[in-house]
Amino acid sequence: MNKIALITGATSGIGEATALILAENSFDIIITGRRNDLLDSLEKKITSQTTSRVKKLCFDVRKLTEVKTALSSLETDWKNIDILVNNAGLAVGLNHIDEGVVDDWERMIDTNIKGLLYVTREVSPGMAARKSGHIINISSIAGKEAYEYGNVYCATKHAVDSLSKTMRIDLLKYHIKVTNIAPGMVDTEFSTVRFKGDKERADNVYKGLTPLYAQDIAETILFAVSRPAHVCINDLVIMPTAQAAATLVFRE
Ligand code: NDP
Ligand code: 8X3
Repeated sequence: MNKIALITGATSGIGEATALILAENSFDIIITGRRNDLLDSLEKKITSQTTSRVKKLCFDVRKLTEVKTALSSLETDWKNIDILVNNAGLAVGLNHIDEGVVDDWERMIDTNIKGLLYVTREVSPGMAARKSGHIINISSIAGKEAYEYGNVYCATKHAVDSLSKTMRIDLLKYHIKVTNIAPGMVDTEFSTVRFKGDKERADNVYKGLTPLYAQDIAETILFAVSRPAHVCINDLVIMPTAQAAATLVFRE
């Protein structure tokens, strides 16, 4: 029987690429996100390109009742989640703290921290009961460094980094692996969301350098989940070659 992987934020970018690569490698996949039409097209893609089973769950990770309802709706043959990829997340806005937009802060805190916690709270008891499982948390270089204008986004990703460490400690007795992944620039919808739909500003982020692509992170996740039982990758920082630190990039 295939292992089951649940990926939050599978409608685009890193989550979508991860769903595809795990399905290609014989995992059955639970894909989640808010945009149902994109879940539908990903489901079609996975079923036409692989032999893996796919289950769609459309919910907003910020809404605890939606998270609970969606996860408790899983039938017996989907309930035993082996791999949880906590990927759903976003940055909104880039302001100094004194000019910050409170609604942007709340979206980031509610999605990146509280949403990750809500999903983990629903999935981890099953892993603990079965004494096996693997949780992958997508943090960021923003969870390792602080940079100008990054304030609240950096804080949320530092929280993810810290939660990865404490989840590892709390779940140690259940043989559950926890892996924190901290990417630098990845060319996805991320910057378009950060700049609230301003495509031109988003495209400028990746001008003059080769960024990471979602596939690079998906391949890293596949590597982490395919290590033998006695090996756990705790923490990984992965950057474009042209980016040495959060704000230090070399553009041609
Ligand atoms: P995308 O914007 O392409 O994907 C973000 C995903 O998160 C989408 O599938 C979106 O789905 C989902 N999402 C956002 N808000 C919610 C919500 N409230 N409920 C459910 N799902 C939600 O960006 P990336 O693929 O780049 O981002 C994935 C993760 O990687 C994020 O946590 C991000 O912080 C992190 N990261 C990204 C980097 C980058 O440079 N791109 C670098 C380092 C880390 P939908 O809109 O359908 O709900
Ligand atoms: C996304 C990467 O450098 O914009 O997490 O914070 S960065």
